[in-house]
Amino acid sequence: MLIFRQLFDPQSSTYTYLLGDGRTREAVLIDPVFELAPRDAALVVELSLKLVATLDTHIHADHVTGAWLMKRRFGSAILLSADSGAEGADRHLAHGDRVDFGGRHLTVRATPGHTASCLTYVLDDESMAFTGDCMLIRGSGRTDFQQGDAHALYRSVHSQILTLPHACLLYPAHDYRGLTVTSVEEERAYNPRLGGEVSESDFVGYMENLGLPHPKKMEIAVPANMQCGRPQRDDEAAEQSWAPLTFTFAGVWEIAPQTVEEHAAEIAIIDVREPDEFVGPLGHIRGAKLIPLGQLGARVDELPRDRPLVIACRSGARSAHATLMLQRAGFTRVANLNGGMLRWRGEGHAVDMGGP
Ligand SMILES: N[C@@H](CCC(=O)N[C@@H](CS)C(=O)NCC(=O)O)C(=O)O
Ligand SMILES: [Fe+2]
Repeated sequence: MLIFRQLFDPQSSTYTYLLGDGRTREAVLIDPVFELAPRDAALVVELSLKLVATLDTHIHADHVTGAWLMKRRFGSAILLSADSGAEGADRHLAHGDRVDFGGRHLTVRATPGHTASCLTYVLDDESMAFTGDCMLIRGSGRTDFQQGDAHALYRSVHSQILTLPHACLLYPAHDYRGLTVTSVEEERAYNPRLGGEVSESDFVGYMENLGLPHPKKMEIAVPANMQCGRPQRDDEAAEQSWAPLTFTFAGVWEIAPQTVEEHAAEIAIIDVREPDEFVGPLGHIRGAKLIPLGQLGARVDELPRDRPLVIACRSGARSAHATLMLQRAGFTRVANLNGGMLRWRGEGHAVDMGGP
């Protein structure tokens, strides 16, 4: 029996896929997302799976891979294309390679075009293929960066993907419209860029005129993915277990307003805005202690060490810096209030308006 889960990241519209052998419980994860590694890890544990490997379909430009975090958590091997040039992989893949998980396996197909080193992973019985950003549902990955090449993409799709059995289900790395899966038969008939009678030169003409802005996170994501998602200061990524938190690739632990409410009794809130903001129109969280960011370094001794700290400011930017300072100063239970007082108020949480 195959265990299969499709997971979604609403931030980057990325799909992550968990595939497991129901008999041996060995599993692989395709295209994990850095910030969602705790979610994926929880699912692996709840399904009693043994994660043997993570596989990336390519060097992503829009999000950081969760490969390194999953390796740290489970010891899973990091697998990706040999041609990617990334550092820190345990196994470099090339066309024709096979990746085993229990009694099942994936076969590697080189499908360059979106990037020069894109891979598609095909399940042993050819019932499913994970096409990365080569073939998208009724679309294709863009070809305007990372050695993208529309000619190569067209040929990859026609020689490696649309030649799979008609019923083979195709699972892409992204969908921006809420679609989840397609099939070879569907894309052959209805893909407006690559299906039907569309020729290679038609496709190239289409791709040359997409005019898309570069992904917002590209400057961070590409260098991070060239290290398989290993943070520069990986010591700061040490787990915190006092509340469900998110770890950003910038190295900051973050907490959502709702989680702060749920843990209000056990935590101390430190507000790092200026005194006039503390009593200004946004108000402050009940019981918050005011220490403006500029004074934090000199006043660390005033912070309680027996309770987790949540750091707040207006938007979450100054407090992210403060959180990082405190993490570096040895506070092991400290998190930034994501979105700051703006999000706190926006979500309707209570505030005090009085002085400190
Ligand atoms: N707005 C998105 C852009 C995402 C993007 O460019 N995605 C790439 C895949 S990495 C793509 O090929 N998109 C195809 C498309 O949007 O048609 C972001 O900032 O992250
Ligand atoms: Fe991509």
